Formats: sequence, structure tokens, C-alpha cells
Amino acid sequence: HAGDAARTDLMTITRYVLNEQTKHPESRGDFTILLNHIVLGCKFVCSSVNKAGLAKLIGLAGETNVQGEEQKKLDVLSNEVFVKALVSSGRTCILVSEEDEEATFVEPSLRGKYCVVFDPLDGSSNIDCGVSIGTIFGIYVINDGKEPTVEDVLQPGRDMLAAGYCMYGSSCTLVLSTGSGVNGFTLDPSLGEFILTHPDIKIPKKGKIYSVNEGNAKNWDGPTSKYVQKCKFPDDGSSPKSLRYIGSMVADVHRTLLYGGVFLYPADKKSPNGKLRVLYEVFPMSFLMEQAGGQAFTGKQRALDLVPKKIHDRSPIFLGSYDDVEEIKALYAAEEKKE
Ligand code: P6P
Repeated sequence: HAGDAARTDLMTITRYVLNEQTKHPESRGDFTILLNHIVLGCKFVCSSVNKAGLAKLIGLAGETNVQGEEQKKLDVLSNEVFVKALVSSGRTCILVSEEDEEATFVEPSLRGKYCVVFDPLDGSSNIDCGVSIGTIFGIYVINDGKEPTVEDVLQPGRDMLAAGYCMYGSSCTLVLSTGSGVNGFTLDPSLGEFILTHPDIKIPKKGKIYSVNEGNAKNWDGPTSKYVQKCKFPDDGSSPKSLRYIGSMVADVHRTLLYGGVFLYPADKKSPNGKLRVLYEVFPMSFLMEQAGGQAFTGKQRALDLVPKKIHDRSPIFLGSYDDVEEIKALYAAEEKKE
């Protein structure tokens, strides 16, 4: 039976990436090794996040654990795990993490050709109330063999080789694109393997959900205010959209990817560049949205065409269903004409 075949043909993320690798005969498997180390980091963080509540309950967090070590904050711990996993993979040369002010340059003996930009635990302020959080990552390749510098990662998001996120929620789901579509894998804890559960994800062309922090409405610019107003009081007789805002980017983006609609973190008077970071939040999520048939816009341009000046630069972002983002682009274009 087809069902049985599906149940016994376990397409793990490693098998999936190896299959992808066979499409590039010249590849020496470096990307597969790199990805395996990212997956290892995700499995560790998944296990730690699931225990975090318990650790707090039995008083481990914030005190010393059985080894007498100070219990680390989960985002600090997650960052250390990813940095160690990526460096030890021997396939990276520069790492940019939301947790580290400066980029990490891998020592020559362990240096590879990939740059990884990542937020090890985005939304970590939501841990204590059990809201889903996640790891977000993007991968650039650097082939020129010269001494790596920070300019090597200040590249437009369209040059990313791959991007993905791992969401730690009711289940642990890793969503990945290596440039030919988007696939979702769910961790089977009994196997310790990520199994393909969402093959070839495509975002609905138009959605019924908008996702934004309405608490910032006082500070929004004209086009954003007009768009949100249209969502609530449509002038074409259609029904109003639903508002869903979790306040954890990975969770809001994952819902947008699967159900459709649009996620907005606009600029506002207080933060003219918005809040979300270009390299390890905006670029990976925009890459995934485009690969799934959606799009991502900054209010001025295609998000993936942005060129960051600094590794922690921020940008406004409007991403999701193709038609919904088109409406936002039209409102910004009309504003442009007026100026
Ligand atoms: P606000 C979490 O702190 C985060 O970085 C993203 O995960 C999330 O989308 C955003 O900030 C929420 O920001 O200002 O709405 O609380």
C-alpha cells in the first residue's frame, strides 16, 4: 500500500540532502557535512528547550547544576552549541550570530568555504510562557580562498546558497531551502532523525491573515497604516482579514508559509529601519518565501536585493503571499509618486 511505502520509506533530511548532492557531481559533500552539523545543533537546542521549563521547575535554571556550573541562559547555550558545531564541521570560514557583536573567523586549520549567519534562538523572550521559538540560518559560499573578511558576508540575500529555520514548538520542525523549493522535516525523537513531512511547500497566492504588532500603529508610516486599515475595513466588499500575531518570528513566518497571508515588521518613527535583522532574520525568511512562491519587500525594494553595511543591520520587512505583498508594494509605490 502507498501508505505503508510512505511509512517505511523514511526520507530523512540527510538522505534528502544527499539526493540533492547527486545533482551536483562536482560536489565533495561539503554542504551535506555542513548541514549535518546544523541539524545536530537543532537537535541539541530542541532537547534543551523542551527541558527548559522542567529545569526551571526543579530550580536548575539560574542556579548551579550538578557539575556546579552556572546554568546558562538558553540563548547563550544555544549560541555556543551552534558555534562549536559549525567550527568543528571544518566547512565554515565566517560565522555571524545574533548573540555575538563581532563575526567569528574560523582558524585556518578548520576553515571551509561556507559562511553561516544565524540567530541561534530567536524569540527567546517567549520561552518562559511556552510559546514556540526557533533557530534561523542562512548559508553563503565563499570560493576565492583568500583571507576571509567581514565584507564576505555583507552580500545581498539573493546570493545565499541555502536558508532555513527550526521551530521548537509542539513538534520540532526544520524548514529548509537549498535553492530548489522548500521542504519541511519533523524530528522523530524516537529515531533522532528529521523526517520529510512537508514536501515542496508552496505558500497560497493570497491569504486571509495579516500578522503585525498593532501596538506600534501610532508610529507607522502612511502605506503601512493604509494597508492594515484595508485588512480590517476592506473597501471592495471582501471580508476582513484575521489578525494572528505570536511575537516569535519563526512561529509567525511558519504559519504564514503554511496558511498564507502576510507578516509585517514595518519601519516606524521610533525605529526607521524596523526591528528585524537583515542577515539572519530578514534574508533567510525572504529566501524561503520566494522559494515557496511568495515574496518579500522592505518598503523600498525586494528584500533579497538589500546589501547590508554592517552584520547586525536591521530592515523593515513585508513577506508572505505573492498577491498580498503586491498590494503593499502598490501602496508604497503610490506614496513614492506623491513625494
Ligand atoms: P515585537 C522576538 O523578540 C523578535 O525578535 C521576533 O522573533 C519577533 O517577530 C519580534 O521580535 C517581535 O517584536 O516588537 O512585536 O515584540
